[in-house]
Amino acid sequence: MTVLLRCVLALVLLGAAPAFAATYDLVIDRTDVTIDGQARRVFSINGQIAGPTLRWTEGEEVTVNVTNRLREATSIHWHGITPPEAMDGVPGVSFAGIAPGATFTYRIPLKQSGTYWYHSHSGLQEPTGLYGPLIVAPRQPDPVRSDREHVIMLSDWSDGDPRTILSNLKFDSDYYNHNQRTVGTFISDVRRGGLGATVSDRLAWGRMRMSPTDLADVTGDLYTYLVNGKSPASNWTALFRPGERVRLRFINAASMTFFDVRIPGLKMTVVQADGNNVVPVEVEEFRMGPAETYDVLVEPGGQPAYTIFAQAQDRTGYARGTLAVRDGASAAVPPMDGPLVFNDGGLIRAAALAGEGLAYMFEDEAADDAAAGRLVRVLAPWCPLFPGYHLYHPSRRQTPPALAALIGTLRARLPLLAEHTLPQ
Ligand SMILES: [Cu+2]
Repeated sequence: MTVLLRCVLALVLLGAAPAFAATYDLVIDRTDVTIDGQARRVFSINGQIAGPTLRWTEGEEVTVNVTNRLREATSIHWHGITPPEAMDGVPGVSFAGIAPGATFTYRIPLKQSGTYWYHSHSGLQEPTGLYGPLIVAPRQPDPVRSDREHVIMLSDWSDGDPRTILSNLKFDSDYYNHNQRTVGTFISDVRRGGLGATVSDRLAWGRMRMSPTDLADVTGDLYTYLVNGKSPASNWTALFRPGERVRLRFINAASMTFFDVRIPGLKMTVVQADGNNVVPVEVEEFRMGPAETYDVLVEPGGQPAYTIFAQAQDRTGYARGTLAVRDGASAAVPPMDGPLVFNDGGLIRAAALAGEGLAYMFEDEAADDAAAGRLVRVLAPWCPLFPGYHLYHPSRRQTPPALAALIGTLRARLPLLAEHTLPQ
């Protein structure tokens, strides 16, 4: 059978039927695809960036023929799947890799179910397009019930050669950070916090060899963030009928971007993480790191369209898609939240206060506050609109002891602290 014929067959197979115990043909090649209106040469799987969605079933043994049409060796690794070692697809560790022109046949008995993904484990091919979703249906009826589902694969695309990016980062890990602290921020910090505090802050960060603005090694200046291979302008769209319960399988296939994901107007119920069912948790937003997967349930209905909004953790760009009742419908794209920074207190998780610039959330206290349905947020002093720290907290009457203790600590530690009571 010619390669072309196999490829066509594979596409038919992958496109048409959720296959059972089947044989799959993946062809790895270089292909021109359009990203943001421009043709880009990508590494592709069956001609696409974000390869075809493989749908397997727990209990079957699948056969996957991977043909390498590149001029360099390649591989496919099944992320999160536990096949026999020789089928794991890590060159130099579990097999020799797939030479140019060769076909490697993977045989994988499936002993698990859930949302996973696959990607090249050779060189820097993954950031250039060699990744795809992998869904394994449970053998038993799925405890997560839904009326329909969509896969949402997030990634970061750069026109620059990833080898150049890597070498620049090795030369200087802040190479792409355009949000550095400067002599100017030093002077304004001295004015606000005093010379002693500012110098000891800089020394502390120096000792850690870190920067408080180092939230991403590579930013939206270089990256276009994609949903299923589509740029924000291309607006990947999936359909729903009002009242349906829709399962969204989020996969972060980015090479290094952390995304904060939300769907304005919809609550999301997280039902699975990294392929494992979890006790359902309702969230407004969740953060996902590279290679993580999260399955959520949503019940869209009140609006004809909803924006899936996944902003990069450093707020330099976002991936965007749409859930809609018909093709072409779209909803507003929210502005990105203000930039985040690490705080000086070590372990924090930054959270943006929508529309009000820089914000902090102290993670060690957050658990208590979240349990009580409250958040404490502190606006950083270098937000020009709000000189001095601004602390937002629930009314004193309703403040749990742990929160009161935190407020006391903040008062002692932060100069120029102004307090505000959050509306209940
Ligand atoms: Cu992986």
